Amino acid sequence: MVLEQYQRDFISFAIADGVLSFGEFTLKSGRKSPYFFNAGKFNSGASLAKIGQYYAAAISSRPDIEFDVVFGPAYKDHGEGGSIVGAALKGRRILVVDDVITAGTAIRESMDIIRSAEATLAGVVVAIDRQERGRDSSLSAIQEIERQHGTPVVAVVTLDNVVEYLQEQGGELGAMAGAMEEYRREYGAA
Ligand code: OMP
Repeated sequence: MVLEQYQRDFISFAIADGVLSFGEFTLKSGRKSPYFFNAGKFNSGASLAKIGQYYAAAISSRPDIEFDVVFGPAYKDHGEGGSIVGAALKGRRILVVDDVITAGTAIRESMDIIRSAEATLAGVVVAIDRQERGRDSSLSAIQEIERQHGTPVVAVVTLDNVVEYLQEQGGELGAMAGAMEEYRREYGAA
Protein backbone atom coordinates (compact mmCIF):
# COMPACT_ATOMS: atom_id res chain seq x y z
CA MET A 1 0.00 0.00 0.00
CA VAL A 2 1.33 3.41 -0.93
CA LEU A 3 0.76 6.37 1.35
CA GLU A 4 -0.30 9.47 -0.54
CA GLN A 5 1.63 12.62 0.36
CA TYR A 6 -1.48 14.28 1.86
CA GLN A 7 -1.95 11.24 4.10
CA ARG A 8 1.62 11.44 5.32
CA ASP A 9 1.21 15.18 5.96
CA PHE A 10 -2.06 14.60 7.77
CA ILE A 11 -0.62 11.99 10.14
CA SER A 12 2.41 14.11 10.92
CA PHE A 13 0.17 17.15 11.54
CA ALA A 14 -2.20 15.11 13.76
CA ILE A 15 0.72 13.88 15.88
CA ALA A 16 2.22 17.39 16.14
CA ASP A 17 -1.13 18.87 17.29
CA GLY A 18 -1.64 16.10 19.87
CA VAL A 19 -4.72 14.89 17.99
CA LEU A 20 -3.22 11.47 17.43
CA SER A 21 -1.71 10.28 20.67
CA PHE A 22 -0.30 7.08 22.08
CA GLY A 23 -0.78 5.51 25.50
CA GLU A 24 -3.69 3.59 26.98
CA PHE A 25 -7.22 4.75 26.19
CA THR A 26 -10.62 3.25 26.91
CA LEU A 27 -12.88 3.69 23.91
CA LYS A 28 -16.64 4.21 23.85
CA SER A 29 -16.93 0.54 22.92
CA GLY A 30 -15.00 -0.40 26.09
CA ARG A 31 -11.97 -1.55 24.08
CA LYS A 32 -8.58 -0.55 25.47
CA SER A 33 -6.61 1.07 22.70
CA PRO A 34 -2.91 2.02 22.48
CA TYR A 35 -3.84 5.10 20.44
CA PHE A 36 -6.56 7.72 20.32
CA PHE A 37 -7.60 10.23 17.72
CA ASN A 38 -9.03 13.32 19.42
CA ALA A 39 -10.34 15.61 16.67
CA GLY A 40 -11.39 18.12 19.36
CA LYS A 41 -7.73 19.13 19.55
CA PHE A 42 -7.88 20.58 16.07
CA ASN A 43 -8.96 23.74 17.85
CA SER A 44 -7.20 26.66 16.22
CA GLY A 45 -8.25 28.49 13.07
CA ALA A 46 -5.09 27.32 11.34
CA SER A 47 -5.59 23.67 12.18
CA LEU A 48 -9.29 23.79 11.22
CA ALA A 49 -8.34 25.25 7.85
CA LYS A 50 -5.82 22.46 7.37
CA ILE A 51 -8.11 19.64 8.41
CA GLY A 52 -10.66 21.00 5.93
CA GLN A 53 -8.09 20.59 3.17
CA TYR A 54 -7.39 16.98 4.16
CA TYR A 55 -11.08 16.13 4.16
CA ALA A 56 -11.35 17.84 0.77
CA ALA A 57 -8.44 15.76 -0.58
CA ALA A 58 -10.17 12.57 0.59
CA ILE A 59 -13.49 13.63 -0.95
CA SER A 60 -11.77 14.56 -4.23
CA SER A 61 -10.28 11.07 -4.38
CA ARG A 62 -13.87 9.82 -4.89
CA PRO A 63 -15.46 11.85 -7.70
CA ASP A 64 -18.14 9.17 -7.99
CA ILE A 65 -19.73 10.42 -4.75
CA GLU A 66 -22.25 13.07 -5.74
CA PHE A 67 -23.78 15.20 -3.01
CA ASP A 68 -25.67 18.45 -2.39
CA VAL A 69 -25.12 19.08 1.31
CA VAL A 70 -22.25 18.46 3.72
CA PHE A 71 -23.52 17.35 7.11
CA GLY A 72 -21.42 17.54 10.26
CA PRO A 73 -23.02 15.82 13.23
CA ALA A 74 -22.83 17.70 16.51
CA TYR A 75 -24.24 15.06 18.89
CA LYS A 76 -25.44 17.79 21.16
CA ASP A 77 -28.14 17.64 23.81
CA HIS A 78 -28.28 21.37 24.50
CA GLY A 79 -28.25 24.60 22.55
CA GLU A 80 -31.04 25.68 20.30
CA GLY A 81 -32.81 22.33 20.42
CA GLY A 82 -33.58 20.26 17.36
CA SER A 83 -30.73 18.49 15.67
CA ILE A 84 -30.24 20.44 12.47
CA VAL A 85 -28.59 23.81 12.02
CA GLY A 86 -28.00 25.13 8.51
CA ALA A 87 -29.15 23.95 5.09
CA ALA A 88 -32.35 21.94 4.77
CA LEU A 89 -31.79 18.23 4.19
CA LYS A 90 -35.10 17.10 2.75
CA GLY A 91 -34.80 15.57 -0.71
CA ARG A 92 -31.07 16.31 -0.88
CA ARG A 93 -28.03 14.00 -1.23
CA ILE A 94 -26.04 14.23 1.98
CA LEU A 95 -22.34 13.74 2.58
CA VAL A 96 -21.65 13.11 6.27
CA VAL A 97 -18.33 14.39 7.62
CA ASP A 98 -17.29 12.80 10.88
CA ASP A 99 -14.12 12.26 12.87
CA VAL A 100 -13.84 8.57 13.71
CA ILE A 101 -15.81 5.40 13.13
CA THR A 102 -14.90 2.62 15.56
CA ALA A 103 -17.87 0.35 16.19
CA GLY A 104 -20.25 2.50 14.17
CA THR A 105 -22.57 3.73 16.93
CA ALA A 106 -22.10 7.46 16.46
CA ILE A 107 -22.44 7.38 12.67
CA ARG A 108 -25.73 5.50 12.92
CA GLU A 109 -27.17 8.47 14.80
CA SER A 110 -26.38 10.66 11.79
CA MET A 111 -27.98 8.15 9.48
CA ASP A 112 -31.14 8.19 11.58
CA ILE A 113 -31.26 11.99 11.38
CA ILE A 114 -30.85 11.89 7.60
CA ARG A 115 -33.49 9.21 7.21
CA SER A 116 -36.02 11.08 9.33
CA ALA A 117 -35.31 14.26 7.35
CA GLU A 118 -36.28 12.33 4.18
CA ALA A 119 -32.87 12.91 2.65
CA THR A 120 -30.53 10.47 0.90
CA LEU A 121 -27.19 9.43 2.32
CA ALA A 122 -24.64 9.93 -0.50
CA GLY A 123 -21.51 9.03 1.43
CA VAL A 124 -19.48 9.39 4.59
CA VAL A 125 -16.03 10.87 5.02
CA VAL A 126 -14.04 10.34 8.21
CA ALA A 127 -10.61 11.49 9.30
CA ILE A 128 -9.53 8.03 10.42
CA ASP A 129 -10.83 4.53 9.80
CA ARG A 130 -9.72 2.47 12.80
CA GLN A 131 -10.49 -0.71 10.80
CA GLU A 132 -11.99 -2.47 13.80
CA ARG A 133 -14.65 -5.10 13.89
CA GLY A 134 -18.12 -3.61 14.06
CA ARG A 135 -20.95 -4.63 16.32
CA ASP A 136 -22.60 -7.23 14.14
CA SER A 137 -19.91 -9.20 12.33
CA SER A 138 -16.23 -9.68 11.70
CA LEU A 139 -16.38 -6.90 9.11
CA SER A 140 -15.24 -3.43 10.08
CA ALA A 141 -17.93 -0.97 11.11
CA ILE A 142 -17.22 0.89 7.88
CA GLN A 143 -17.59 -2.26 5.77
CA GLU A 144 -20.89 -2.97 7.58
CA ILE A 145 -22.17 0.50 6.76
CA GLU A 146 -21.11 0.16 3.14
CA ARG A 147 -22.93 -3.15 2.85
CA GLN A 148 -26.03 -2.38 4.85
CA HIS A 149 -26.67 1.04 3.34
CA GLY A 150 -24.87 0.78 -0.01
CA THR A 151 -23.05 3.95 1.05
CA PRO A 152 -19.39 4.63 0.24
CA VAL A 153 -17.21 5.58 3.22
CA VAL A 154 -13.96 7.42 2.58
CA ALA A 155 -11.23 7.96 5.17
CA VAL A 156 -8.38 10.46 5.07
CA VAL A 157 -6.27 7.71 6.64
CA THR A 158 -6.74 4.16 7.89
CA LEU A 159 -5.07 2.36 10.76
CA ASP A 160 -2.92 0.57 8.16
CA ASN A 161 -1.74 3.95 6.87
CA VAL A 162 -0.84 5.09 10.38
CA VAL A 163 1.08 1.89 11.12
CA GLU A 164 2.96 2.23 7.83
CA TYR A 165 3.82 5.85 8.62
CA LEU A 166 5.08 4.99 12.12
CA GLN A 167 7.23 2.17 10.76
CA GLU A 168 8.72 4.55 8.20
CA GLN A 169 9.61 7.04 10.94
CA GLY A 170 11.29 4.43 13.14
CA GLY A 171 12.62 5.34 16.59
CA GLU A 172 10.02 6.11 19.25
CA LEU A 173 7.21 6.37 16.75
CA GLY A 174 8.24 3.11 15.12
CA ALA A 175 7.94 1.41 18.50
CA MET A 176 4.27 2.46 18.67
CA ALA A 177 3.51 0.52 15.52
CA GLY A 178 4.07 -2.76 17.38
CA ALA A 179 1.43 -1.99 20.01
CA MET A 180 -0.99 -0.96 17.30
CA GLU A 181 -0.48 -4.17 15.38
CA GLU A 182 -1.12 -6.15 18.55
CA TYR A 183 -4.34 -4.23 19.08
CA ARG A 184 -5.32 -4.90 15.48
CA ARG A 185 -4.80 -8.63 15.99
CA GLU A 186 -7.32 -8.49 18.81
CA TYR A 187 -9.98 -6.14 17.43
CA GLY A 188 -9.15 -5.72 13.76
CA ALA A 189 -11.70 -6.42 11.07
CA ALA A 190 -11.35 -9.58 9.01
P1 OMP B 1 -18.19 4.53 17.47
O1 OMP B 1 -19.44 5.26 17.87
O2 OMP B 1 -17.93 3.27 18.26
O3 OMP B 1 -18.09 4.30 15.98
O4 OMP B 1 -16.97 5.43 17.90
C1 OMP B 1 -16.76 6.69 17.29
C2 OMP B 1 -16.67 7.74 18.36
O5 OMP B 1 -15.74 7.34 19.38
C3 OMP B 1 -16.12 9.03 17.87
O6 OMP B 1 -17.13 9.85 17.31
C4 OMP B 1 -15.51 9.59 19.15
O7 OMP B 1 -16.50 10.12 19.99
C5 OMP B 1 -14.91 8.38 19.84
N1 OMP B 1 -13.48 8.05 19.53
C6 OMP B 1 -12.60 9.03 19.11
O8 OMP B 1 -12.91 10.21 19.06
N2 OMP B 1 -11.31 8.68 18.74
C7 OMP B 1 -10.84 7.40 18.78
O9 OMP B 1 -9.67 7.15 18.42
C8 OMP B 1 -11.73 6.40 19.24
C9 OMP B 1 -13.02 6.73 19.65
C10 OMP B 1 -13.81 5.69 20.29
O10 OMP B 1 -14.22 5.88 21.45
O11 OMP B 1 -13.93 4.62 19.69
